[in-house]
Amino acid sequence: MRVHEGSLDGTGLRIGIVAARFNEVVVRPLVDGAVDCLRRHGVAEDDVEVAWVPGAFEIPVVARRLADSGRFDALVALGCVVRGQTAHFEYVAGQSAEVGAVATQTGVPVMFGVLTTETFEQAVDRSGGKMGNKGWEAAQGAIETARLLADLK
Ligand code: INI
Repeated sequence: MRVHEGSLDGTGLRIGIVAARFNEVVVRPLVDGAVDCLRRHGVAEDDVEVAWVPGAFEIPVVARRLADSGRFDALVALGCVVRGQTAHFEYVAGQSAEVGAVATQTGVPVMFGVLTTETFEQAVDRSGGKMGNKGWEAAQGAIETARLLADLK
């Protein structure tokens, strides 16, 4: 039996982060967590690029541009959509999840690190609070998936 598994060695990987400025007080710690994770796993600082977009709705189009650039082994999408904040929660959250299509269409893995929560407090809990840092987790997933895909080439 052959088992394929991505390692967590980030050496030499090039990672792009697309971050939404909306709810920046939550998203910035997600970005910080992601960058910290990448650094701790051996990704060089020069191999990380961060692109800020206005809101989570704009993440997929920019992720697509970065994926098409050929500069990245994996991308990390970070944002925060709170149901209580908007009547069009479903549209914004749903559109942000289109990063999944970006990944399958381009072959560049895109981690879905967009928080979609009922309350602002739940978002804070997941951006370095009592539920951990989902940006950190998403970055780790980017390394693992990029390594797995390289192994499967
Ligand atoms: N964008 C978010 O990232 N999170 C939200 O909670 C949010 N709310 O509440 O509306 C939000 N709206 C902006 C949206 O992403 C677009 O930037 C805007 O609609 C322009 O296209």
